[in-house]
Parts: sequence; C-alpha cells; structure tokens
Amino acid sequence: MIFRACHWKVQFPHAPMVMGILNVTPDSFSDGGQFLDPKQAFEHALQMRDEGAGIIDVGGESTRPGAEPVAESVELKRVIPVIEALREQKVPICIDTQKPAVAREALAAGAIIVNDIAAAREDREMWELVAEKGAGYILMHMQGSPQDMAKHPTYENVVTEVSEFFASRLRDIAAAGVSPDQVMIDPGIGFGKNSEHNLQLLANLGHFTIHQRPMLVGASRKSFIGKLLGGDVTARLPGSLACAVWAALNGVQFIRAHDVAATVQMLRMIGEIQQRRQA
Ligand code: 7PJ
Repeated sequence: MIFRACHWKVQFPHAPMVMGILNVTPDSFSDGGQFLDPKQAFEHALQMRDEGAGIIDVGGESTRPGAEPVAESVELKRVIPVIEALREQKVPICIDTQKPAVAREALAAGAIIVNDIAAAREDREMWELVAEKGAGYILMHMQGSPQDMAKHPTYENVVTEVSEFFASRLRDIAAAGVSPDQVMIDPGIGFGKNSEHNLQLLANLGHFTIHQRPMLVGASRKSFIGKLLGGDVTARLPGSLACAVWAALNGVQFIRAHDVAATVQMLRMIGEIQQRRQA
C-alpha cells in the first residue's frame, strides 16, 4: 500500500505518523484563538515539526459541534499566509477546509493534502481539484453537518454504516479521476457520533482495513473522553494517548493530535517494543 500527495509519498508498512493540528481560528474547541496571529501559528507549526509531526493540518474554520460557518475570504486570510510561510520548511501541509476555492489556493500556496470533513457532499468540485493536482485526500465520515451533527446521531450499526460510506465514496472518488493511492480514510471520531459510537468505531478499527487504504484517526482532546472519564479539555491527554496507542496497534497509520511531543514519544516507544516481538 502506498499514499501519494503531489510530490510526497509514503510506502506502507511505515511507523504511524502524527498529524499536528494547527487551528488558525478564534473558536476551535480546545485551542481557539491561540494561533490566530500568522506568526504565532507559524511558530507553533515549527514546534510541532520539531516535536516529530510528519504532517501539519492547517484549518481556518472551526468544525466543533455548533460552530458557525466562516466566509471564504476570512478562511483564506487565516490559512494562506501560514501555508506560504511553511512552504520552505519541508513539512507536508494538509489544508483542513470544506471549500474547494480555499483548497485550491492552499494547494497553490504549498499544501499537498486536502482534509475535507464534508467529503464533497455539496458538489464534486473538491474531488476534481484533488484529481487535477494529484493531491492527497482525507475521506472522513460525518453524519450531518458541524451545525447539527451533535443533536441526534443515530445508527443501526455505526461500524458497518461507516464502512459502507467508505466503500461508496471510494467508488465515487475514483470515478471523479482520483487515484486510490491519493486517499486515506478516517472514521471521523465525534462527527455525528455519541460516546458509544466513538468507542464502537475505535474498538473495530480493524474492520476498515478491507478498504486497503491508510487510515487516520483523530480523537485528541475530544469531548467523549471527558464525558467518559471526566476532565475538561486541558486534562484529556492520557485519554487521547490511549486512543492513539490503540489506533496504532490496530493498524492506523496517521494520528491527528494536538499534543505532538507526547504522542510521538508514545508511538516511538510502542514501535521500539513492537520491533522486538518474537514469533
Ligand atoms: C477531525 C478533523 C478528525 C479529520 C477535526 C478537533 C476537531 N479532521 N477535524 N479527522 N477532527 N480528518 O480538532 O479535534 O477526527 S476538528
């Protein structure tokens, strides 16, 4: 299995990679407002790179439950200067946006992967762009939209429904001209899922290997950790690390995380131990 994003490629098996989260927003749920200034955002990205992040996910629109959509011009003004500044830094950049126009500018500014949590539900322009540029694409499952997804998530079986979503969207994406090599799949922890749904998805990550695509999981600091175990958003690192280690041991190749140093150290330790397993 291989993942390609423009000039960048990763051949698997490969040690799990951390995607560091850079929210250039005033209202993201755990760090909103901290990195709205482009210079501060840039510095934070460099710090995450130095801590071992393999990808930086740059987002200018909060997708926390109930978040208001942001105008295209505002989103562009937040993310483009940061991506341009990072271009020279040789760290793969992912643009977290649902808008094809923002993705287009971001790819032109140096981003190589599109993290489209909407999975192109509005139109197919995003996939056409990804096909045209040879960019990477994160196919994430979400029930509903960020505005309404927290209200009444319902599934007969969340694991099979998410898996069917992957199968059907992977077919549509291929039909739009995107190579399967450009796509990674993501169950979308917290996106139209309650705590039980999130746990069932995590418990059954192995189910998604049938799609033969690398997987991304983002559970970092999410509210289900607090709901299950208590603790506000600043006190969810142990729970986040437990999700990350579980994901890594269940075949997940990319971990989306806020706390890059801790997550990288944990994954490296697991890797050292794993290498020494005897048959
Ligand atoms: C995810 C995301 C995730 C992908 C967010 C947060 C909430 N994109 N964007 N997967 N979560 N692909 O920053 O934790 O799980 S926003």
